[in-house]
Amino acid sequence: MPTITAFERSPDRGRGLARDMRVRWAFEEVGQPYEVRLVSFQAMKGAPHRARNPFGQIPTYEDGDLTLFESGAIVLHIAERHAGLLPAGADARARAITWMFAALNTVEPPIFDRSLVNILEKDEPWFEKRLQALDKSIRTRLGDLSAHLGEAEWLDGGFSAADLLMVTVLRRLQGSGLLEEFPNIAAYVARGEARPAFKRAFDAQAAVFANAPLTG
Ligand code: GTB
Repeated sequence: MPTITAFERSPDRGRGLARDMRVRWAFEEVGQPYEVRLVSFQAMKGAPHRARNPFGQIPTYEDGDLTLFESGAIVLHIAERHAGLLPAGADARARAITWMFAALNTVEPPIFDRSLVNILEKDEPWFEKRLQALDKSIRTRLGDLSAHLGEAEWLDGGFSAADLLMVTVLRRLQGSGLLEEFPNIAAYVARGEARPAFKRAFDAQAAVFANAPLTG
């Protein structure tokens, strides 16, 4: 059974924003059971974990002799080995993979920066200006995504690993008010979250936080 790593005590307090959530969701979509090794911040930077991920981060994936890191690569690996997350046709598959990269390389960066700025730069004199600049970049990306999506349910035909990644990326904007400016994107995120596999993955990671020790 594959084993992934996740925060022993996630800073998001169980809101499913850490990147193990997308891997858990992928496993749930394809019906592959998995095990989770919980790691502390200290353990993440130690040699045994760095052997799994040289950058000392979660999530990682181990199955037999294969060890992977990078949540996108792990989700792609799961999608390639199980039915249900990538279309069968070569062209449709290539388009789905393109959208996986778009989620992680084009849409996620300003969204992730916004969370970091909110955590790390709140007391800096440039905070408001930096936030405004990031919100502008995010609105541009959301506007383009919204135009592409239109009234469609998913990014390109049926639900795929691309939607799974895109929804996990967009969820990080919840509470910012930005998603509500694009009703079709807000509905898209809600559709992703309504999937039974999402709910199972969400509950599993929330249970880790609920049972986590108060310190450490
Ligand atoms: N590109 C890598 C991937 O996609 O796998 C990035 C992995 C990554 O950023 N991992 C983070 C990590 O290990 C956890 S997910 N951080 C610890 C470290 O770098 O020392 C990022 C994250 C962290 C916290 C929240 N949160 O509290 O809401 C959300 C997401």
